[in-house]
Amino acid sequence: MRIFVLLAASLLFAQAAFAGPVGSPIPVGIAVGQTTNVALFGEEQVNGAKVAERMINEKGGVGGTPIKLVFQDTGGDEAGAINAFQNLISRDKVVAIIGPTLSQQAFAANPIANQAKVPVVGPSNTAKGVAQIGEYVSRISAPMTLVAPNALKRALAVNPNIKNVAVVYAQDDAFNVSETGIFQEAIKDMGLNIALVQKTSVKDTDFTTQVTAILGAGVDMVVMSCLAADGGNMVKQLRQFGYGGIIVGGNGFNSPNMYPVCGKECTGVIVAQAYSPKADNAENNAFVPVFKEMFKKDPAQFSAQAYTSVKVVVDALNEVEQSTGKKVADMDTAELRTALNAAIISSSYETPLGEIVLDADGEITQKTFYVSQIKIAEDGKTGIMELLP
Ligand code: 1QQ
Repeated sequence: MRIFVLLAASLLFAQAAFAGPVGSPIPVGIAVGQTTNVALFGEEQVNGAKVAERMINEKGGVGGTPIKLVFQDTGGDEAGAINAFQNLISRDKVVAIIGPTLSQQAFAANPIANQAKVPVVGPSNTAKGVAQIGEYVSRISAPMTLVAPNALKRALAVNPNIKNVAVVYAQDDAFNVSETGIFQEAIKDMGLNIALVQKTSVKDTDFTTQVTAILGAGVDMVVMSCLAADGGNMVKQLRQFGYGGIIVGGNGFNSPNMYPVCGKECTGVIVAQAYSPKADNAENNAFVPVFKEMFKKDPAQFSAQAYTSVKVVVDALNEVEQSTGKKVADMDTAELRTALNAAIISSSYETPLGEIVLDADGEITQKTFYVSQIKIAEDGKTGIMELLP
């Protein structure tokens, strides 16, 4: 009994010592898909964000105050994203939200944060128009207008005889609809012929109809705008039904969590990226070893982008302390959110993606992009993105 009382008293004391306003951590919301098929991306985003939290707090957080990531699972749809945003805004009183995973979710949930004057930093939204949703919305994920056409150019270097192209896109996802528009324009600009367009759903698992049509058209290249689970299954079925030509995938193919879905059939698929773990800059050279230590693998694009999002928020929090002369922890939440948003936009950041600039709209400018070819290992589950020269 006496031991219990002592224990209870010391626990109470310990709590009191950590619970005061001074030094209580700064809450930053992370609203990504931790369940459903979208978790193939969300898992990597959670990992990248956790590395940022650890590295930032080891260096003293924001002027000595640690940050604390508050995770809210959005699931894979709009309703889940709206719910996660509402919880983070009203219940957890976060200073900013990093998320959601999909552009499809961003178009539904971001207006709610914008209305509440809570800054949103998109970690992976690449459809046209996301940064323009509102004053409080920015993104560190380069729009596909800048990234996707690179993969087509590289595919043509691999096979200069490509003439006829099949285009595939998931019609129930805003990012894929946006990306296929960019792909189709680039294909035409390159003087190639779009022989057929096939529509899919991000919920599909059986692609017999589309694969049969593509095989019938005798094309040299298939250009796919899908997410990881549906895209992985379709690549697998294309190869198993005998398609031997080039496959180019869009941003939905940038998750290594797709590899166990498509197995060895994914080998050779060409994909453009906004990040490479091989990037030689000071931020990336600091990030990669810590990520590897924590997760025993190289960070993929979605991890590096999530890390970058947290760093952007923290750099901007530091900027707020400097420009106002106040401690962030002492500021009223609404005042802080507004000052933070003003600090996030119209600024440049050193990140593992290289130097990035967010303009007054919250839109990103990024200099370096990559194109890789997927190589699946013997185990059929793991693999690498091998950079194309
Ligand atoms: C978007 C995307 C997805 C591939 C993110 C995972 O780019 O929805 O905008």
